[in-house]
Amino acid sequence: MATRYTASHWGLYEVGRKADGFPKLMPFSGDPDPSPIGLDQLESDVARLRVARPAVRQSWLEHGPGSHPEQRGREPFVEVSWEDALALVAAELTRVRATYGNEAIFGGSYGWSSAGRFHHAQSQVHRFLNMVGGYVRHVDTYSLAAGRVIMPHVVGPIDDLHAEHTSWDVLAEHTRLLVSFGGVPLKNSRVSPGGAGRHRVKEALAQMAASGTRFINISPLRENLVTDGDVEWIPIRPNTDTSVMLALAHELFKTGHADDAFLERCCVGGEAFRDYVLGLSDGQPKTPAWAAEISGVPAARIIDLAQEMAGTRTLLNVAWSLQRAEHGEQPFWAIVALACVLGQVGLPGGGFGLGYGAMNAIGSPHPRLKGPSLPQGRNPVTTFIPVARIADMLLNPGGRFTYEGKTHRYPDIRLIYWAGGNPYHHHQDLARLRRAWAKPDTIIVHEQFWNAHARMADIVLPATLAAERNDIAFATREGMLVAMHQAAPAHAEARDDFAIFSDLADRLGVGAAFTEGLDERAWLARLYATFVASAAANGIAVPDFPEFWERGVVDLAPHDEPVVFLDQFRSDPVAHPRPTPSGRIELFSTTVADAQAADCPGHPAWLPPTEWLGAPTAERWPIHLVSDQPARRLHSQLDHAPWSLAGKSGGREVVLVNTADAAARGIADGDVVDIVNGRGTVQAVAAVSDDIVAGAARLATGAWIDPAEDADAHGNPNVLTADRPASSFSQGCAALSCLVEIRRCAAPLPPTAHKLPPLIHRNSIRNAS
Ligand SMILES: Nc1nc2c(c(=O)[nH]1)N[C@H]1C(S)=C(S)[C@@H](COP(=O)(O)OP(=O)(O)OC[C@H]3O[C@@H](n4cnc5c(=O)[nH]c(N)nc54)[C@H](O)[C@@H]3O)O[C@H]1N2
Ligand SMILES: Nc1nc2c(c(=O)[nH]1)N[C@H]1C(S)=C(S)[C@@H](COP(=O)(O)OP(=O)(O)OC[C@H]3O[C@@H](n4cnc5c(=O)[nH]c(N)nc54)[C@H](O)[C@@H]3O)O[C@H]1N2
Ligand SMILES: [Mo]
Repeated sequence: MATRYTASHWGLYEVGRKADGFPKLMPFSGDPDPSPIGLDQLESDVARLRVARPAVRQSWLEHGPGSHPEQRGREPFVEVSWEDALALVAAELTRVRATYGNEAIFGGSYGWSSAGRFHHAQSQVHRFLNMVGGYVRHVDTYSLAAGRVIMPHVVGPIDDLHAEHTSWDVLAEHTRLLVSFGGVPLKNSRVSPGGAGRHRVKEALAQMAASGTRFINISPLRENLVTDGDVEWIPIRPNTDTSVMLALAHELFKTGHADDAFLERCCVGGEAFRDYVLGLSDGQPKTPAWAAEISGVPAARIIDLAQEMAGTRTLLNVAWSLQRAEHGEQPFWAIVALACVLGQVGLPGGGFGLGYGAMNAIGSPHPRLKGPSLPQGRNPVTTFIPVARIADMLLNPGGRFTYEGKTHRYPDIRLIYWAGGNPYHHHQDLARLRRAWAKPDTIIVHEQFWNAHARMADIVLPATLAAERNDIAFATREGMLVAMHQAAPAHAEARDDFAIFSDLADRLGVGAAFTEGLDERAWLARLYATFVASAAANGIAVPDFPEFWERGVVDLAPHDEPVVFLDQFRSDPVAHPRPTPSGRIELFSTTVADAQAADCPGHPAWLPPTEWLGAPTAERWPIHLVSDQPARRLHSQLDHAPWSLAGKSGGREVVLVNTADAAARGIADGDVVDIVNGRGTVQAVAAVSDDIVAGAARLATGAWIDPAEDADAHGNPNVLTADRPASSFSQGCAALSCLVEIRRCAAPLPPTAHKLPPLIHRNSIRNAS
């Protein structure tokens, strides 16, 4: 029999059988560097926390919508039949629509559900809500918001830029010096939205090392760039990169290494930027000594680095984490400006990269191709929020916010419908989110597991895992199309998001419109046929559906010619303009300046965040907490699986603390510590290390919290992070600007997040009220 596959965002699996006939997931044999994440997802110790049956929060069930909303997360759930659950959901949607209109429904559903493109929960929920009159939506992502909003004003939309990035093979041939702010973290390049079949970044770095590239990792963490080549780690204080970029530009200007011809020919605003860097416009020259004071990077190292960069083919790269911070627009804009001053933009292996390492597909040799995707219909409601403003929206109905220079109004949300994301993972300041969550009458969630998001809801509908359904995996620029064959039966009473919405649509009189009379198999064939047509239009031939389904994996051809980022623009900026107002790269943007956001001026600038090591509040909270992506999970997914648990210590996350900071606090390796600030307390286990810059600590994201407890014993950094936007221009997530203190913990709490809520079994709710 042909090999059968299933897929996740972090990789492709071959499906085998154990001796007892139970399915077993194995890494894809064609992957040079497969990820171990999720191989254990069908094991019984993972299944024990599955949502088995539809469940309703007790007060909501007994007293109706809006009852004791502050008790969310602390009450028992009553298990009900699908019949009863769907009747409750349909009635509540009808009530809210009739009473308040569709603008009272938030269907944001941000999150990383299924790699399969049909059973993609967020697409399913949007399609469903569009059929019943629409919903308030979100724009942008937690991944990239400050960067995504600023880049179109500077050089172009970020997805286009990523598709144009020079591929790794060209970098190996031409780049002699890679200077990366935030490194090229291999842990992160495990992932691609839609699935990474071949993890190529480890190999790519090895290839660069073999051809003699020198690597410089400017980062709070040494581990962000690891390869067997010549790697230098320059420790830097978090959130201070812009100062170093400006000082490097200052050196280039001062020593006559600025490429004036490139600035003149390909950029606008070169003069305004230079005047700022030299201190002519604000009286403060951005000298290496100035940047050293801010960043902790020695001035002498900045001076030498500028010379090294000018002397060889240099690629400047930034991790996405830099823009997930207050004033996160600045490091992305500043790296582009610095690359323009250096003048290697558009040369093979030179210029800038916006996130090599952040995802597997960046630097891929494959073209961008629109994959199979579920049509979502039209949303008649135009109201939206920037994704990370969710708590603001719920707490300030009718309040105003600015976005890209325009003012908008927050809606008054009565019902939240969420499928395929975990706000109790992704949002900042979780205590504030809890207060915000107490506002709506009703919160409906489709979930696979009893995580905090499910436990904070009123109605929880059990969803299947991707491995429990048939689907098509496709990630743009990964070069692979995968037939996902159902590997395991659905757990207990779990149903696919599509099946749930089909049933609900029927009850609301839009069943035929939602399903178009197609079942799962027919939808897969339809989505595939649409893809075949669009691939053909791009000159790419793929097999027909039956052959694809049988074969399992289809390889798509890479580009014929190597892509060099911005090479055509460089050779003729008039014939190949950028999609900016001037057609050139904008180091000063009139559009941004005209928005008059004090926290996002018209050119890249050093703007100190509210929380950083140089802030007045650092006296009380002297440690900058970096909360980055977890190596052993995708965010909060499978936090309780054996692979994730093996990276913890006694059920708690590990926090990396600098040796001197630990010594000053009497903290030893393996001690349980309290990580504290004005927003909360988190317990974690200290790992004392010289591989993190002094003054910083690292606690990766993804640990579940127990919403019934006030303090967090598990190590979820979002208990501590601030719910403050990157700026009033982008309103982006700024999770990485967060100060804390760390202390030895006298009385550790027992970890309790990996447990079921109290469940009341009741077969019929007819007599419940
Ligand atoms: N402090 C801090 N916070 C951060 C970040 C950070 O760097 N620091 N990073 C941010 C970033 S970049 C991101 S992208 C976000 C990620 O935030 P999320 O994407 O919300 O996090 P996940 O844990 O991946 O959540 C996915 C959820 O969907 C559920 N799910 C999976 N498949 C299905 C399905 O088929 N159907 C249904 N109904 N549910 C499904 C899973 O059980 C899980 O609960 O977090 C952000 N938060
Ligand atoms: N294994 C795994 N891989 C993932 C994910 C996951 O959950 N698990 N999530 C995926 C998602 S959704 C996204 S958006 C990408 C995110 O990609 P990134 O945003 O780039 O990822 P992070 O891990 O948050 O940050 C990368 C590194 O940047 C460094 N850093 C943090 N702050 C600063 C700073 O101020 N200056 C400098 N110079 N460095 C800093 C940290 O040391 C950190 O390890 O990762 C993707 N990859
Ligand atoms: Mo992300």
